[in-house]
Amino acid sequence: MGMTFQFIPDISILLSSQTSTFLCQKESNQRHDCFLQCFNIPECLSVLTTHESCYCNTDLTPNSTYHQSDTQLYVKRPANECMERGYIYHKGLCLRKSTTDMSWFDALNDCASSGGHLIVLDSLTKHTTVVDILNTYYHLPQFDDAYYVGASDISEEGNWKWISQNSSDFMTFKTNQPNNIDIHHPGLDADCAALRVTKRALVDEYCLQTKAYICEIN
Ligand SMILES: [Ca+2]
Ligand SMILES: [Ca+2]
Repeated sequence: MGMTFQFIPDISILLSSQTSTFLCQKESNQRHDCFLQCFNIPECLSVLTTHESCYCNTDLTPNSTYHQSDTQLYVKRPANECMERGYIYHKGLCLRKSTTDMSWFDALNDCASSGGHLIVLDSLTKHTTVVDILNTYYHLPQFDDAYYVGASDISEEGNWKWISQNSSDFMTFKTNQPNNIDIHHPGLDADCAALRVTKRALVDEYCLQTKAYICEIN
């Protein structure tokens, strides 16, 4: 049974303020039943355990209201390789937010080394879904952080392209962006795109500035 669930060691980045629904709740000595039940119910995405109880959860993340110091999270593995590579699988997307900051180029290589690539947001549906996922599962609302995504105008100033060749031209920049300006690096070209999660749109920034980034596997 252990093979079908993945233990998530650090759940602090996943705490959600959204309401999740528990499909089952049992005493901790019936923990095995929680896993068995979750395994058999398609709507169940994870099992939460505390020293008192275990829960079958319809979300991938623990609701922060229920979070206790001894809460442990086991995410149900989807049929693909997403979880095995340390990515989060949600709504058909396989995503990973970096835990470290890197230049855009190093981020590109790091995503590739885990079998993915910097995320491409080339449709409104995907853009919206990813922003929602980041807001729900990763992003702390008090931070207006930007995350590198897979778009640049390195090859020709002003000619923005996604890194994947078969992607569409859809790209949602924030108002007055791209402006080839990174306010933290005046005088240097801003040729790499980052997603400002709270603004739900892209900005152009200096590529060697280190930043967190989003990888995807598809
Ligand atoms: Ca530029
Ligand atoms: Ca800019």
